[in-house]
Amino acid sequence: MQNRETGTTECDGLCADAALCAMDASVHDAGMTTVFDRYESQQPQCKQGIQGTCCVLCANGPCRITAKSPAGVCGASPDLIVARNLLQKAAIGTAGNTYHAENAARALLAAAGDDCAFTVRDVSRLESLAEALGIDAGQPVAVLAREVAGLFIHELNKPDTEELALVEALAPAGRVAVWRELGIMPGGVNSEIRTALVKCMTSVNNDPVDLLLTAMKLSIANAYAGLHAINRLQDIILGGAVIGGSSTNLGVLDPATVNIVAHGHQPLLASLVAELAASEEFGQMAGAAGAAGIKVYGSMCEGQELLQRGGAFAGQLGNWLHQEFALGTGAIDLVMMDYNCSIPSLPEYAERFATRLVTTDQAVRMSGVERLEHTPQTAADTAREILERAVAAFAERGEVTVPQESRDSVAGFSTESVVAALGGSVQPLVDAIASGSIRGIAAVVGCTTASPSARGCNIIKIAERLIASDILVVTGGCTSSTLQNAGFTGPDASALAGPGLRAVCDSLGVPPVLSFGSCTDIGRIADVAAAIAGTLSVDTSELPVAVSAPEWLEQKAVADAFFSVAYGLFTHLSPVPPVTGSELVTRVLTQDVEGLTGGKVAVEDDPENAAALIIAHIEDKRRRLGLS
Ligand code: XCC
Repeated sequence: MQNRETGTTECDGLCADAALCAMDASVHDAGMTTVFDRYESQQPQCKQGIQGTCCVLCANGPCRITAKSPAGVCGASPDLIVARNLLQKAAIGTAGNTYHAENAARALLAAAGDDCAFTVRDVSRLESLAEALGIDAGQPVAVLAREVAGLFIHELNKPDTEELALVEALAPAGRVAVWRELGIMPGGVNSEIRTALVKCMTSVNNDPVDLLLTAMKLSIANAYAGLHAINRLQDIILGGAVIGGSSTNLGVLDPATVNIVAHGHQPLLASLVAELAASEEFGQMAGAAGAAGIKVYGSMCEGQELLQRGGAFAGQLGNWLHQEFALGTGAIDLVMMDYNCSIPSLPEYAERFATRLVTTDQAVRMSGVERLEHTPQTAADTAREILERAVAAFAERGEVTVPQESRDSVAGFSTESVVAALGGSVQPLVDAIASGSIRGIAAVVGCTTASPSARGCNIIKIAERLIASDILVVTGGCTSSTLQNAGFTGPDASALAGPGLRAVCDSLGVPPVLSFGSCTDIGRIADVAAAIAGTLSVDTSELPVAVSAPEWLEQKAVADAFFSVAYGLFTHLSPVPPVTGSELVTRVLTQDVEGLTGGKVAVEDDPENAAALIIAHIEDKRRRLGLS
């Protein structure tokens, strides 16, 4: 992003994203501030906050660890404060993903009845999931849907004294053995979250290592009752990912149409809106308002979910950083805000640029913003209300400034679609890794952050270096949007890869960065690792595979990062997480845990150094497997 005072560019041309550069001046000319301005206003940021050594739990605080005061008023050590702060984040993140999962399970339960717009679109996925869960798959579809949905809801709500059956059913057996040995197999999820939060109370649990193991236990629940549950249940209702092309970035906005943006993480209602928008009835309604139809676009992870499945979808606008700039175009008539990542400044933007905002999830509230909550049974009516409001808002449009920037992107990768593209098994991918054409796989995942050195730049630089080193990159979350907008997922992107990876990509007709969709699709990426490990008959921790979250942002990312370590993977994080105030926590996460799970955290803010660490890790794993 360009520094407005100095006129210099702080992010390699701001240009982590050309559309944001293009919009920067017009948004400021309209009198608005952006996440970048507010980030600058927050500098310098609190040292104890950065290091994780600020405790605000009780009224004796806030307690900040310094050389003069090495413990909190109650005697809490920096190790305890750091570990407890981290566990709180992991608990919130686990609650977020499993909240989403329960909503998806309730939608499937409703889809089993007749009075619901959601249906079972993919019966074979339902049957194979039922089989994996020990449910008789030969039963009628409605019965199966009820039983599968019921099992997920039960798993979420049972006591933590009963082990999560989902983990045993869906995780690699080798991992289950490791987790049992460590005593971190989770029980019922809501109950686990409650126990974890009780451990976070003042003077309840004063053992930093136990708090870290509790975070890891939660992260396993987060993965199987959250991420995997979301993926599988949504695939059953919407159908799975289909490899195909679409366009991304703000330039996809069509000023001639009524424009709706699906913004958040849960794609079910948005998919109904997109289907209805394409109907003759709503086409006529839009025409009567002077518009050339209605288009539904995606934003952040919800958009990635729609993009993965193609259909009536007009394109993906961008990542977490794009949201203010998207409204600043003046070309958006309505934003349907589903849960997570709708930032508090949006109502101000909506007022300035005549955009209608609605919230569609009971957890999302913004003062003065209309709530259009729904049950699965009323979702079709809510979808109609959203379309009607968007058409009405079109009449109030002001000036429109849409930047030119857009990219062609190939999306729709998932375990199943990748296996299908490879001819029915992961063997060709395993062969390419064994021969060294592909040195390994790196999952570059997560969010985007506002600091001048980030803003997508860390993601781009790391991915660029990895693919040039013949490492296949898979991505999910706002990193997907960043890499799509930067041209890494386009039909010609193989030119950016090293010779080995380029040859494989060209022979398969795929880009060197495969978008797996949203941050909740990280579970699918773990499945790919499990499939490769199974084919090679090794543990996931032995694979030439690494994870990087170059711009992690929020609590779900913390839960996901703990899971990545529990899964046995090298996990690079930037910005440096708030752990450096505790030598113990830093040592456990970056060193000791490797002896327990095979995974560990690497912290490195410089993207060149981070890429070098990932490459060294992958080469080391290759050597240990006897691969040249
Ligand atoms: Fe939010 Fe998912 Fe993170 Fe993007 S990647 S900033 S959570 S929208 Ni999920």
